[in-house]
Amino acid sequence: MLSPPSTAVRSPSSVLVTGFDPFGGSAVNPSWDAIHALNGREIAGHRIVGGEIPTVFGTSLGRLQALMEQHRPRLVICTGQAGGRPAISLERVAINVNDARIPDNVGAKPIDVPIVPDGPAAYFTSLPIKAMLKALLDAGVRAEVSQTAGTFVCNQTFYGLMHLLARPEWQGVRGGLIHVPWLPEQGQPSMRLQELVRGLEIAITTALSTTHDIRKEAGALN
Ligand code: PCA
Repeated sequence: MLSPPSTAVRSPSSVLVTGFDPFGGSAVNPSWDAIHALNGREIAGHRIVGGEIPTVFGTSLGRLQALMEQHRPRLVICTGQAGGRPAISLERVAINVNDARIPDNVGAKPIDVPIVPDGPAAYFTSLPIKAMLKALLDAGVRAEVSQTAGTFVCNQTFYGLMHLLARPEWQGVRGGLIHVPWLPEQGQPSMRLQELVRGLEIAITTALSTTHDIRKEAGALN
């Protein structure tokens, strides 16, 4: 006998997006504020799962890996604050070094320490950053491709993410890091929270719908 059609509602596949907690004496971190606003939304048939990551070397990676194992996302986009940058920065490359200018949130300040001893020197993002750049600029959101994610906790998390995604169990899952500017109350240049959220929505939608990246010059600010 045929079993009856399942009435179970299939949950849509998920996209994991993360932001960091405030660091360096700031009261807020726009990356987490934006992700908090996106958490639970549905974009292009995917459920957005937002996670907060501590600005702490090492711990940040453990938290990211736990979130990935819990939600088994199709796409992972980490975001972080890059104060002083004028635009949403689509990061191209993560490098295998921690070299902190300021202490993290537990006081650690590693200098010239590899993230993964004997790991590759760098990983490229697997996000379609040029297509994302075009979509953002077309929508009037200030955006750029960035050639360095720095050497602080964001770069470490980005490197750790790409190192994980290189494992066979994560085959086909794409990921990368996006840096966001300050909010107006933190200093200039800045971007309003509503604009950040809109930009990240566009970035996620484009990453989900683009299988092959396009060619476009990297530096265009809108
Ligand atoms: N920005 C820092 C770490 C946490 C964050 O939001 C960075 O760019 O490394």
